[in-house]
Amino acid sequence: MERTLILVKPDAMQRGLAFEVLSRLERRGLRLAGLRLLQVDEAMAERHYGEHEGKPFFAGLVAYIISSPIIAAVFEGTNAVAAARQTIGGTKPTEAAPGTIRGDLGMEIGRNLVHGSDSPQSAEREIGIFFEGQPVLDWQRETDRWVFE
Ligand code: D4T
Repeated sequence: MERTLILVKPDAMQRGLAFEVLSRLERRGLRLAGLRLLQVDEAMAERHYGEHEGKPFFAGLVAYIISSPIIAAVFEGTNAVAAARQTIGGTKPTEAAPGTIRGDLGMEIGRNLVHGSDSPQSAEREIGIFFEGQPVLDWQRETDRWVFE
């Protein structure tokens, strides 16, 4: 089943919204397959955000993601990448739809609470970064047949 990598970013951690974020994704129907509380270092941040290197917001982005512990999670399900990004909402919170995590809880692009992979290929790369040597489980829920056709 398709997997996506979710990060609960430092602002959500500091604001006590970590489980609000995870809960919305879980209630959507996505199945949790991996979970870690970790402190990102500069090398890991630069690996994750490599595609943005050279952009004016890159330094701020790295400083932000290393500013506090974060939670990394792997969720899976049919079209998990698209489902998670829909629940997360647009990158800029003031343009994100109401009902989405960013649309309901965020104000600024540089404090947008959560990351979700943008493709299955990105998910695989990012899971490799955040779950290197860590378990990601293959399991079934009794309720899966009521969520996935
Ligand atoms: P992430 O990757 O954090 O889930 O965000 P998105 O997938 O929604 O958006 P993105 O990759 O385009 O941007 C990554 C990250 O950079 C911040 N950012 C982005 C910023 O601070 N200023 C900007 O102008 C842009 C485009 C926000 C998210």
